[in-house]
Amino acid sequence: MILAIGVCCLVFGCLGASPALAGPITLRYANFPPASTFPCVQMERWKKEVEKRTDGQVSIETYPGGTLLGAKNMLRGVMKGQADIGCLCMSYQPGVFPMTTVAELPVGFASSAVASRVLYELYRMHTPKEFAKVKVLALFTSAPTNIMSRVPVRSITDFTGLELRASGMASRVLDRLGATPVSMPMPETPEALQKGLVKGLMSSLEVMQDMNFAEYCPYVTRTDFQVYPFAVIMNKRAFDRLPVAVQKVLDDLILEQSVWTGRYMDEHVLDSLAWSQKTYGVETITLDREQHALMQEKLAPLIEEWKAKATDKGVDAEAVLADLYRLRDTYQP
Ligand code: 3IO
Repeated sequence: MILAIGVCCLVFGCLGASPALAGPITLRYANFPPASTFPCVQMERWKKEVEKRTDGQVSIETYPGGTLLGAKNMLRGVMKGQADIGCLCMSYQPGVFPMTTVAELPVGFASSAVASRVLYELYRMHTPKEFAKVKVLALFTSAPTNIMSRVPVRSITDFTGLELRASGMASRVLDRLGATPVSMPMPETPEALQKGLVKGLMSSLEVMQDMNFAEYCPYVTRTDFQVYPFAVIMNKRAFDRLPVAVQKVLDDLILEQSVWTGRYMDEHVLDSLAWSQKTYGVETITLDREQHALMQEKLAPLIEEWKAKATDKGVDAEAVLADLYRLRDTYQP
């Protein structure tokens, strides 16, 4: 009997204690873009906070640049336990995130801070089925998207046939404007630009610096149409295995991390623009009111398009959209 308990102790670490108390816990965190980019900057900030707040009981191993999981297999990989934690962009897998892609619609978010907060609140209110099998650790968005290109885009006619890289709703936006969207995740974009497969891209402007796109794109056109939504997710079994005190640390960080990332993103866009002008003489084009209104008009059908698709997948689209508008006006008066 005593021997049996002894063996038990060896196997499970300590008698009567939960296995998690056996020693330090290491969690593997996968990310798809290069370490210089905002999804990875927020990952390193989260790692530091978790290690500090758990007094080193938890250590986070970070894998930027798709070294553990890539842009399109993040959700599946985390569900299968190939990584404990992963950062994904909902725009890369059309149809997989029918509810939270509401945040991609061209509804005039002025900043990542606002859009990130709205996405977080919508998640809390509607507990979307698309994340039911994972634990959500943070939700945020890119800053509003703009055109970065080799040739200037000054009016809607300049879009005609122009090959621009985007993803998800951003590709639908370009399509409505008469451009030729080429959809691919961010990490594939440098090669597409260098080879001339695309003439530019639509994303948030901090990538001019973080991905060095300023070297290839001498023009920026301010459009601020919409944003790309992101989620940080954790394998449910891995979360359930954690000591309750560690679970609380992660839970307490969800809103804080989401808000931190939005703010960082907005500030970093300004740094990137200043750097791009100074380093490469990038020209920023501001569309006149009329052109911008004309473009906005063309994008209106995208809202109905999202509603139909979301409804098809069992989302209460009217309610989600109504909440999005109300939250937007609360956080962006
Ligand atoms: C993005 C994705 C990876 C790294 C930096 C980034 N900045 C904005 C995005 C948004 C996005 O997912 C995209 O593909 O444009």
